[in-house]
This record gives sequence, structure tokens and C-alpha cells, in this order.
Amino acid sequence: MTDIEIQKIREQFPILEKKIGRYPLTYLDNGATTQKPLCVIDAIRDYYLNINSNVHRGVHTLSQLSTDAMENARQKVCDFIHAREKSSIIFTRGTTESINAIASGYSQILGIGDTVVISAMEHHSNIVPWQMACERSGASLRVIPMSYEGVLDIDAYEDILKNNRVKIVSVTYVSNVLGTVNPVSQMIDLAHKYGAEILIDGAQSTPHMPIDVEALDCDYYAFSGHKMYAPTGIGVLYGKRKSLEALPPYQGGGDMIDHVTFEKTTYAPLPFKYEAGTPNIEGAIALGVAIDFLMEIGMEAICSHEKELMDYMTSRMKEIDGMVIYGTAPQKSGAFSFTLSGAHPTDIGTLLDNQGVAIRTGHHCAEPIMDYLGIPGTARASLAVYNTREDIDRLVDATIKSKMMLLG
Ligand code: 7TS
Repeated sequence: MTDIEIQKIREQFPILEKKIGRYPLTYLDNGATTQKPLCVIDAIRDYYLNINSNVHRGVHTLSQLSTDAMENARQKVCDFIHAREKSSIIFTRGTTESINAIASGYSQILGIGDTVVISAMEHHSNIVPWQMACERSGASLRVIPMSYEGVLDIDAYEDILKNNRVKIVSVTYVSNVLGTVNPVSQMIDLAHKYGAEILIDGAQSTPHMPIDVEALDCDYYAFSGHKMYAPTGIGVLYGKRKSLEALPPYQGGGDMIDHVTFEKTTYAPLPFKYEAGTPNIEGAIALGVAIDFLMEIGMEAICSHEKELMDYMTSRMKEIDGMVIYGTAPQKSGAFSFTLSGAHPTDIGTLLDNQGVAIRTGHHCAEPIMDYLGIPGTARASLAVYNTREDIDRLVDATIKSKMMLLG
């Protein structure tokens, strides 16, 4: 993408013009959440100004308009991730709820002697729900190991599949700490070869690369709207029809039923079986608008722009004496984790903030990675489509200054 094209994109994000103290904001905490373009902000206002009404239950005009707008957004999500049918798209609060929905369903069908597989680089939201499912069902949890560089051991994965009764695998596409892009296509094929289902945590992949769930052939795919320019509180669970139909629903309530008597309830067809209660209507509609925004730029263009920035950031940060980079897999996306030898990551983050540079520090909700690396945390810069080489230069300059302040 040209500088002019990026500038045009930046103009859609007024918050990027903000000053932090006397410094321009350099926003590099996109792995936590992205900023929102005007079209998304306007969509929320527009919804409340013009069509606010509950969905799927009214005969009146506004209810029909809001239902149509929400179902139109569902179609956009379906097209965006190349799902076969709209009824495979469940609106949730985000990746965490999407994973909990499947883990909760699984907790009712797993038993003693069954195995759940996750990887060594999972976010807590792809660890804890499975621990809870194992606790409830008596199943065991096995973990795919990784190398110090942040590459999963696929041979060890196949051994786990071969030697255990694995019912479900749940792995991240892209690590939010190490940036590793995992070979999920191969991992999906292997899971299926050994008769297991597989869920892909797409929280850190969906904003950065084209996604095709049909080509991947994953059974479930989870992601969050707020990491891809949509509001917080909206996300997606994709599932194959036969898988979603086979699992018991996650929550009970209005909208998810077919018929209710005190003796027995029958469930609504997909996707409503998994959407109990009044949904985040304006969030779903705004997610549809965020998808329009992404499609207009093009996921291939976003992917190559961010790859260029990642390469530039890696080479520039490497120039700094004492720089330690965590995650050096050949395929990386989005996240760049580092420390300076002798400095605590929280101090680095605070001093960068004093210079207008927003990054995240700590364990990034992935404590097992920190334990494995033997560190308390990292500083992490993470990218979005509106970032520029200038942002990276500011990060590098501020890191050098912080280093001088901390270590002399
Ligand atoms: N999975 C991965 C890989 C993530 O990076 C995150 C959030 C989640 C799941 C949970 O997403 P949520 O939207 O349901 O909260 N990751 C981060 C992060 O890296 N910094 O803040 C949140």
C-alpha cells in the first residue's frame, strides 16, 4: 500500500490524531484491541437514531429493519470467512465466549479416558474453558509442546493424537505473544485423520489475513470483533452444521427455543440454538460495517502491508543493544514481543507511554508461555492496517531513550 493510501485510512480514525502529553499517539496495542473507523462509530449511532428495536420477535417495522440489518451482517461474516451457510455463523460476545460455548458443550459429551488437546502457546481463554470441561467430565488435557523460538512440535502433536482417545483439539492460528502463525491446515488434517474435531482460535488471525473456513476444513472457528475494527462485546463462533447440531447448547433462554413446556423444551434451528437472549444487535451490525471496511482495503493488501511493517520493526529493533526478541518463528503476524536485558517490561511500557507510544506489557493472558520462557512478561508491540514506518521509528527511538533512562 502506498503512503497516500495509508494516510487515507488513518483519516478514518480520528483518535489517531490525539496527543499523549506533548507527543503524538503511536498506537501499537492492536493485539489487545484496535481503534474504530468513523464508519463503525457512525453505524452504532445510526442504529440507535433510526432502527433500534429488538430482533426476531416483532411484526412492527422497526423490528423488521433491525432483524434485516443483523441478518445482513451475519451474511457479511459468512462471506468474509468463506463459510458455506449463514446458519453456521453464531454471534457471541467474542472469542472467549465462542470457545466457552464449545468447551461447555463438550463437557457434557466427554468422559473418562477421553483427551482434549491444546498447545503450549494458548491464550488463557483457550486453556481455562478446556480445564473446566475436563474437570467436569473426567477427560484429560494434553499440551502440544513448542520450541524456544515459538514453533509447535507437529511430530509430538501426531504422537498425542496417535496414543490417546482425542475428541477435540483447540489451537490458536496466531500466537498473541509470539506472533507465530501455526500450520493450522496441517493440524486440522491430522486431527481429522485420528477422528478428532478441531477448533481454531482466530482472535489474532482474522484481522490480519484472508480466512477460508471451508478450505481449512476446521470444525469450529472463533474470533472477536473488537480486534478487527468493530466494537467490543461482539464476536463470532463458526461451526460446521453437523457439529453444531450434535452439541448441546451453551445457554438456555429466549430466542434459542422451538417449543417450551414445563416437561420438555425443544431447541430452535441454527444459528439461534446458540443465541439465547437479546443479542448485541448494534455490535453485530457494526461488525458487518467493519468487514466492509476491511474488504474495501482487501485482506491480501492488509497482510502484505503488515508483513512489511513486521520485517521493518524486527530489523530496526534488532539494532538496539540488549534487545531480546521472543518468538522468532519463520511465519509471524501481528505481534512483536521483546525485553531489554536488565529492564522490567512494565518499566519499558511506562517509559514508552511517557513518549506517546502505546504497547502492552505483562504475561498477555498467556502465563504458561512466560513460565516456559522463564520470564515474568514481555513488552509487546502489535500492528494494525493504519500503522506506518513512522510509528515503528517512534517505537525504536522511544525504546532507545527508555533504555538510556533505565540502564544508563
Ligand atoms: N485468543 C487469543 C489468541 C487472544 O489473543 C485473545 C485476546 C483471546 C483469545 C480472547 O479474546 P477476547 O476478545 O474474548 O478477550 N488477546 C488479548 C491480548 O493479546 N491482549 O489483550 C487481549
